[in-house]
Amino acid sequence: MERLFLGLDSSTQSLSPLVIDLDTRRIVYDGSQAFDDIPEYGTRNGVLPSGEPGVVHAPPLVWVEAVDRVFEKMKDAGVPLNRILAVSGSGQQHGSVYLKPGFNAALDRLDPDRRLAENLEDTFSRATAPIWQDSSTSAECREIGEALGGMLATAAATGSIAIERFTGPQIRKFFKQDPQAYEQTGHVALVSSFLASILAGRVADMDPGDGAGMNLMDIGRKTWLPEALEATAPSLSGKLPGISPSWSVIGNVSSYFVDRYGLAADTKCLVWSGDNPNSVVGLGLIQPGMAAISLGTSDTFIGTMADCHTDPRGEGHVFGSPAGGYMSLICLTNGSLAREKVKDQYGLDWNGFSGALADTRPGNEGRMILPWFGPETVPKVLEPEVHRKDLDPADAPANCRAVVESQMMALRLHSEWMGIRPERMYATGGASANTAILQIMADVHRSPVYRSEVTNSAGLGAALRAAHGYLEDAGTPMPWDEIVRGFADPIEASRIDPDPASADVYDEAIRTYAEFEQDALGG
Ligand code: XUL
Repeated sequence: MERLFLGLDSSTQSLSPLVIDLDTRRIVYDGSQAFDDIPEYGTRNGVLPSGEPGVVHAPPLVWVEAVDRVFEKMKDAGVPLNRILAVSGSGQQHGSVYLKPGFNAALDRLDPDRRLAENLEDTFSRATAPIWQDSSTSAECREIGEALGGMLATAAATGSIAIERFTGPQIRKFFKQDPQAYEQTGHVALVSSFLASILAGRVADMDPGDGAGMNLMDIGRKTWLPEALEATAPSLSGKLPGISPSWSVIGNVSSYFVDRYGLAADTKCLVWSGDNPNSVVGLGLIQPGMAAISLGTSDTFIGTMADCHTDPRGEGHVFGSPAGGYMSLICLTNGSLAREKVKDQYGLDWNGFSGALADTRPGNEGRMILPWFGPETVPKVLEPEVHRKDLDPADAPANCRAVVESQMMALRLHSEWMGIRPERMYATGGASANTAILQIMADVHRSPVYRSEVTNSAGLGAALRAAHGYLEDAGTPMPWDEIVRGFADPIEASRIDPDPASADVYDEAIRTYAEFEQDALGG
């Protein structure tokens, strides 16, 4: 008997449903609806054009309309929607949706003869939702940080320093700009909890994975932090939902989906989480001490921890892990961006770039680069600046090796606070196809590296969480390693072992790298 579970991934640009069959370990449906392909909402790359610097909002109704569209697509494709046992989801993190007090009542009486967007269009107290790309709340970050005893105290209490894209500073800005509309807001949701509410037909709780991205949650207790709510906006506790474990069942699916799309009336709805916490599950990082590096537009180091450690430098984030315990994350903005810049500067293609890595030796004879071609998050660099150490700008091979080695050393150095010494690391993202880059990753981190082939780790993580929560609720729990087996396994044959001699070279080089970085940052 097949057991089907649905994960819905609401990212910045699209809503992507993924249906898995737990018994055959197969993905049976993998679809997508781009928000820009619903032109009446006027998005470009998922967001609204904005005249104000740093302001990035999206229309929440396009996310709602996309829910109907993906269920229509699944129905047309013959997905046996009546056999889906449970559904969960993933939302782009930090974005917030502002709803009138009547939201819950509107959810309770969703009319299956009208589209969701028509049912819900009058329920918003703010027409647009600020999302994670918004960086317009520096003043509010300072105010919240000060009220909580400084930036590092804020990080220790909430898992991250007060950051522009996080939800608390965004809520505060809304309250300051439009106190009346704030007062008329009965409910503030995250993208994840907003969509979970629609699926379940009632206001849904948040999970500690996404709740941690708000500067409002006590990271140790995984409950709201009263001082942070007070520092953010008045009467906020009455407007936020509860925080429930990531495996909690909200209830059965709303009758809207039963009547309109033929889901079974007892299909369970699980709480949703953020895309990064879902990816932890989708990549199979289910035990504490596991780590993955995603080599994408930006490079991200994700780790898992049993206990909560926060970053004493305030550069990294700690969120709840949906598999229990915590996840940590640092993001180097100049990832592929920097590799591509260097490749293009010397007129190389990727084969030529790999050739340059092969022609140079580990440690690069001490030649290094700080490839901050654009502003950098880790370490924080506001104005683009590129620094070279003993490196001739005309030496193409040495520059190619320098950028990859320096990025890997930065990832190791700036993730040390997590206290993770992984026995194996996973690599994902576009550049993980390059074995020469993965060899440097294995050597710098002194760990075997495996390539992961999972493409939509957030959507897969959501579907796997649906399976996990459903089985838990049914009284037939399945351990996490059994849940993810066959879905999230890295490619065994892709294993790259560290070379002990090269690893020794990098153990030395990383000290020089740290000094070089400190000097460039002005000590
Ligand atoms: C994480 C973050 C992004 C969004 C993207 O802090 O801002 O990764 O979650 O969807």
